Amino acid sequence: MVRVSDNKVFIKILYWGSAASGKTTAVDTLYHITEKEKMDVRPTGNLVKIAMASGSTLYFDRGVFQSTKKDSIFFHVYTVAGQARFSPLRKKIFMGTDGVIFVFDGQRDRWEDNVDSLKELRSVAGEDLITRIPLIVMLNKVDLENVLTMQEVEELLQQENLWYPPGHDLNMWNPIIYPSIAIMPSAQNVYRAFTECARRTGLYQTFGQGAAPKKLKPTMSKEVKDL
Ligand SMILES: Nc1nc2c(ncn2[C@@H]2O[C@H](COP(=O)(O)OP(=O)(O)O)[C@@H](O)[C@H]2O)c(=O)[nH]1
Ligand SMILES: [Mg+2]
Repeated sequence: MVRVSDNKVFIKILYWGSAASGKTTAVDTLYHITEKEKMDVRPTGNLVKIAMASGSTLYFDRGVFQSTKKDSIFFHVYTVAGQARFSPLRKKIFMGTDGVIFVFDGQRDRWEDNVDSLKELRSVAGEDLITRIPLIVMLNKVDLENVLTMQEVEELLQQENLWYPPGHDLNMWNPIIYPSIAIMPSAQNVYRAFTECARRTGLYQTFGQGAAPKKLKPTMSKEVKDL
């Protein structure tokens, strides 16, 4: 739920996915990329990471990014802890989310964990995914060998009713699947996945009163690019 206070707009973006899929790494990399050069967003303050000794996330991570085009717009970026036992906590962290980036672990032997995580997201989000909350997918770790294909991920999204056929009003809001590498220095598609999710939250708010706009004129899309 986009919040407005003091003429500032706060948008909440959540990285969701199974344990060790690369969520914390993706936000870390987003920090590095956007603090070095002038991009559409810049980090404000440090990334707050609450981790166990092993380095895996305990509770969540949180970072704040500010739009460089409209400095009244802020993105509160969260990641969830992926382990099964943190399920109740994930529900809480989900509350008020405006956009979700699902980080799929591309490793074949992680298939079941990915599926469980996606199903949990579905059950927590109810009917809101895509209809009110834009969904973007990172197919992560494509630098490794024998990773899952985009086709396999798309088929899973179809099975989970997160994919609309051509001709359907929501077809244009189907999740984009970005093959990604979250680790530096070879990082790939981390920034694009984030900005696309941010752009869609802007479009939903501006042209759909918080829901997926039914039709979008090309000019609208350009307007929101300036966010
Ligand atoms: N090879 C490779 N390893 C990655 C990639 N993204 C994350 N990792 C590694 O996967 C492990 C778990 O990452 P982390 O971000 O902590 O996962 P999280 O539990 O989803 O937050 C770490 O050792 C990362 O370095 C990637 O794109 N490629
Ligand atoms: Mg983590």
